[in-house]
Amino acid sequence: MKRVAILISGGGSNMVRLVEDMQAGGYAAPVLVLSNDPSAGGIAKAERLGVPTAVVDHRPFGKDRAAFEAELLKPLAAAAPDVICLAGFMRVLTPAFVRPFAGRMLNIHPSLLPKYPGLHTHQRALDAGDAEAGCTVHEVTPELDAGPILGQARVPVEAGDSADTLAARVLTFEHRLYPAVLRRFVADNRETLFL
Ligand code: NHR
Ligand code: GAR
Repeated sequence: MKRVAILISGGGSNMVRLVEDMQAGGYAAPVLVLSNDPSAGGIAKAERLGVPTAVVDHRPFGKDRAAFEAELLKPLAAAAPDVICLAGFMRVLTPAFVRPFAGRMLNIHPSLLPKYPGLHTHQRALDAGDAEAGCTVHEVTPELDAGPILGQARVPVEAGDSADTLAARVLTFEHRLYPAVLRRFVADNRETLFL
């Protein structure tokens, strides 16, 4: 059985969907939920789901990403994951951290990559007048939001959308897309899934 660790920074709704799908489908074991933010709502949700949790606050490390990542690696390595899922994880990871997990680390990003890597994706889509937004699951590589695309869902932009209403609509598609891609990924299927 593949072991899956999930990195979060916030509410953890994608994490919950991944854990529930693994528990329902029995195709992988969620072994750790790890947050860089002690106030992340997802930690209590993971505990309720019976998944071990750890927190490594990035703030004491200031600009020293390598020192933060050295601490992050301790609980992560102890959990010995086969696959790592970033799910609303908000810290850019250095190449030195990413490289040992090459081909084994996934991220869900709230845009139709390669459009809008980085932050504030929904506002950027609205500012551009896009008729469509969406979300993408991709492999994490040293270059931000640029790894091979494993799945994508297109979501209509509706009249009167704000960044918040668009984000909420996209999030419901994230919840369908990420578990579907993870299931395929642990079965070694890396063809792009379009929802
Ligand atoms: N790291 C690597 N090397 N490659 C990727 O593809 C990554 C990554 C780390 C995170 C998620 C990503 C997203 O889906 C992700 C993909 C955070 C930022 C960011 O700028 C950008 C992209 C993503 C996550 N973070 C700021 C930082 O200084 C902090 C922002 C904040 O705390 O609000 O790290 O969008
Ligand atoms: C999701 O929309 C995810 O795509 C996005 O943050 C949200 C987290 O929600 N990720 C990023 O913006 C990464 N930079 P969740 O904590 O409820 O899963």
